[in-house]
Amino acid sequence: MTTTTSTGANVLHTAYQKSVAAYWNSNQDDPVNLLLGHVDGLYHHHYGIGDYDPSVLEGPSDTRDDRIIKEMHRLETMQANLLLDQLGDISPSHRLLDAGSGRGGTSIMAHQRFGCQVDGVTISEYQVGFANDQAEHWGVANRVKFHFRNMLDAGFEDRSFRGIWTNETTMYVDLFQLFTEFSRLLEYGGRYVCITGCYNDVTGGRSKAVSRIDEHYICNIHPRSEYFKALAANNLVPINVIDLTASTIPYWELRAKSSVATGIEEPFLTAYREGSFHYLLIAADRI
Ligand code: GPP
Ligand code: MG
Repeated sequence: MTTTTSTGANVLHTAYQKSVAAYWNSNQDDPVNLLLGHVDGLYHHHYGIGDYDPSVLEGPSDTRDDRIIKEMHRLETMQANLLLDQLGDISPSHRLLDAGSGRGGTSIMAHQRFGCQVDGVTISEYQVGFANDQAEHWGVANRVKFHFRNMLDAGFEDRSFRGIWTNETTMYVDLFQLFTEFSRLLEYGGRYVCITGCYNDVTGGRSKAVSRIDEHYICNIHPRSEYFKALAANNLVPINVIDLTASTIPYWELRAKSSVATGIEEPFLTAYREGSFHYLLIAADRI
């Protein structure tokens, strides 16, 4: 069953989804993402990993901020590369799905790396337009396509994807519904890769810092346990779990010193340092 026409009415099912779409449609002047994307034309909507080069903070003050922005972009691209590393052996004949594709950066990188077809879905029509313009710009629009669709009900054929990823998008949806759809879309032996922020069941419920992150992005961060319950319930078996918390902290420290800081840096740093929140990568196989 393939959805051929996508309208607001059949993509956005709830008042909450409409409010999330409205947020991302209105988020068109966000230097923290646009200035980083201008560095090399790959526009990300996720955070970074790895140590930053401390020399970017030294040297001439008039170019300091440019150096910081380039370095933040390098760390975000490193995060996307780590995610793609986890997809396993992907050949040009395979097909990949970017669920919650933002402005398209990770999809374009995936095509550049694997040579395969990539589809991205997002509930923001602005992001669909931006990302398709990027695919044109990179000359890959015949193989990388962005669609105004809902990842909970993406409308592609059963078992049509070798790999699916979510890069910081699962906090907007019910995980059981999401993984039911991914289980339908993945071929047997296909791989799902998730990078997410999740709260720590061991320290208890949602901390104040985690609640501030939820409020900032209009999302509902899930507990770590929820991911594994929802994967297990949908024939998705983890093969790799990486706690990226320690390696994302430098990104937030650098971002806090940049001109593009948005005010959400302190809640992230507090949540990670106090242990109430993790930055996690999970790779799981469809059985
Ligand atoms: C997307 O990044 C961020 C989210 C979808 C928020 C939730 C993520 C968590 C890990 C809790 P972005 O690049 O659009 O954010 P920003 O504009 O702040 O850089
Ligand atoms: Mg960003």
